[in-house]
Amino acid sequence: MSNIGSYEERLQGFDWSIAEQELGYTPGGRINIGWYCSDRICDLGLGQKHALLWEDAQGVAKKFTYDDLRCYSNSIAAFLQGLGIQPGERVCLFMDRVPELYIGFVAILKMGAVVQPLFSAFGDESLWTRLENAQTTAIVTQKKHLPKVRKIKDKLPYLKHIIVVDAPQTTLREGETSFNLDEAPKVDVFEVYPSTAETPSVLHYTSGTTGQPKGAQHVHYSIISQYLTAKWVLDLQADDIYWCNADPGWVTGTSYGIIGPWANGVTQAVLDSGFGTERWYAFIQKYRITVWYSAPTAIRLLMREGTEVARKYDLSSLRHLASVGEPLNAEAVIWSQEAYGLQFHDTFWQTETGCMVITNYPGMPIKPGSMGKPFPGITATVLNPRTFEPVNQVGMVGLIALRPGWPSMIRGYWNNPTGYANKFANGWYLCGDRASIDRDGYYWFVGRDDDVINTGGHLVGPFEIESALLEHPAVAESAAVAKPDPVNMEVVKAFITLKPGFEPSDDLELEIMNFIRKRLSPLAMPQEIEFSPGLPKTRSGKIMRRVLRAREFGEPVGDISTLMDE
Ligand code: 6R9
Repeated sequence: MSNIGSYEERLQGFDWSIAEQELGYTPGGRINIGWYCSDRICDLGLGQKHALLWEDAQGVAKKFTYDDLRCYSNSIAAFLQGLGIQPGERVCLFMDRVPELYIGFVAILKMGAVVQPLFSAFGDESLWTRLENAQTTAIVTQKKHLPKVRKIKDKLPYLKHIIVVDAPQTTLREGETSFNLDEAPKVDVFEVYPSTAETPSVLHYTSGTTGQPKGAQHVHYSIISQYLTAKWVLDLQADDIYWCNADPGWVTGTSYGIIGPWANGVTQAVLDSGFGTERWYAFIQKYRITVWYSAPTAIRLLMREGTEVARKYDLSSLRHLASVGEPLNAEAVIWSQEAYGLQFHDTFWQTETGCMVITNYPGMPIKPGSMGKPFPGITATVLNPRTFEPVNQVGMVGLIALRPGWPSMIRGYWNNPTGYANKFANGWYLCGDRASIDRDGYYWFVGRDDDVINTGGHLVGPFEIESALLEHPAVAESAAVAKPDPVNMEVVKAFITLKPGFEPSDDLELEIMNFIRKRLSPLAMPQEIEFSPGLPKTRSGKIMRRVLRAREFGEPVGDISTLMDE
C-alpha cells in the first residue's frame, strides 16, 4: 500500500496541517530543518538506522547512522559558531557530493545561518557572481576547489572565512581554516537555533531567461511541504533505500536529496561520481536501492544503452521510480517499464516552488508524457497569456500558474524584489512554463514560456516534436527551436545527435522530416535539421534550447556558465 493511498481521498479536505501534526510542529513554535533531519529521528528511536550510505567513484565507501548525522552536524555547527558566524549569515557549501556537504547542510541550518549550496563544477566567475550577490560570509570547500575561491576572494569584501574539509592547516593560507570531520570531536549536545516558520533557511541560485542568476530564498517552514511530498509522491517508507541523482547544488538535491528523505527518517544512498550506465546499475544492485529519483536526460542516456545492459544487473530491489527537471518523454516511460518493469513517475516543480507541485502518484494510472496532477495542497491552473485568467478549456495551452501560499514557496529573490514581483499576475504565481490540462485533469507540458515556437500563428511545442523525434530509430537526443522565417514568423529547426551506427546524410534528414510531418503535422515538421555530435546542456542536464535558439536568431548566447560542456 502506498503512503498516499487514493489521490481523490487525499484531495478532499486536504490541509498542510497534516504534515504539521505528523512532524509535531505547533504553529508559531520552533521549526528547524536541521533538527528535524537529525535529532528528531534519533528521538524517535532510530539513531542506529543508517541516514547516509556514501560511495565515491573509486569505490571508497562510508556509512553514517542518524546518530552520527546528529553528532557530526553538531560538530560542524559548533565549529562554525566558534569562528563567529552569526545566525542569518550566508554560508556557502562548495563541494563535490562528499559526506561533509550533506552533514554540513544540516549543520548550517542547526546554527541558524542560511545555507547557500553551489554546484562544485562552477568556474570562478559563476561562483563570484553568486557569492557577491548573497554577501556570503563563509565558504566550506575542498582543496581541489580552493584555487577558484582564492582567485576571487579579494573581490568579495564580505567573505571572512574559507573552510577546507580535506587539507591540513599547514597547507593553507591566512584566512583559510582546516576542518576535518574524521578528526573532529563528536559533539553530543548542541543548542539548536530557535528558528521559526519564516526564518530563512536555504538560498538557491537559479538562472532566469534574463539577467544574472537570482537567489531563491527559502524558509524553515518549507520542510512541511518537502516532508509530505517526499512521503506521498516518492512514497518513502521505513525500509526504503532511496537514491536521488541530483547534486545538492540544485534544488532537487536539497529538497529531495537531503530534507525530504531525512525528515522522513529514511536511509539514503549517495554516489559521488558522474553518470555511467554500468556504474549506476552496479550501485543500485550493491545498495539494493528501492526508490530512485532521476531525470529525463539520465533516463535517455540509459535508454541509449538499451535494455540488455540493464539485464546484466540485479535491479529487482527497485520498487518506485520518479523523474524531474525537464519533460519526460512518453517513450522513456514506456521504455522504463520494459527495462525495469516499472514506470518513471514524472514530477514537475521548480527552485521557486521548493517542492513538487504537479506529479504522478503511486497507484494513479500514468498517462505517459503527462506530468500528472497537482499535489493536494496546490491550487494550479493554466492561464490565458494575455488576460491571465484561467483558460477553462480542456486541451487549451496556457501559462502554468499556482495560487501562492503553500509552505515551501520561496519568500522572495535575494535583493531583487522587482524580479520577484514580475513572477505574479492576477494573484497567480507564474512558473514561466506552458501546459494544457486534459479532461481527466492531467497536465501536459508544452515548453518554457519563452521556447514555444509560433509558426504561422500556430503554437507548436518543442517537447512534442522532440518526443516524436526520439521515436525515430536514428535519433539519440534532440532539441527543437524556433528559427526566424519571413513568411511564417518562425519555423521549426531541429538539432539532433544520432545513435551509434548512424551517419548524417541528406537522405536521413529528409526521412526524419517526413517522419515528423507524418507523425505530427506539416507545421511541426522541421524545415531544417542540423546534426550535431552533442547538444548544449546545463550542468543539471537540461538541454539548453535557448543557446540553440540564440544561434538561429543571431543573438548573444548570454550566461552559459552552467553549461556542461564548457
Ligand atoms: C526542480 C527543478 C524548473 C524548470 C521548470 C520547467 C522545467 C521541471 C519538469 C520540467 C517539464 C517536468 N521542469 N520539471 N519541465 N516536465 N517534469 O528542475 O527546478 O531547476 O528551477 O527548473 O524545469 O521548465 O520551470 P529548476
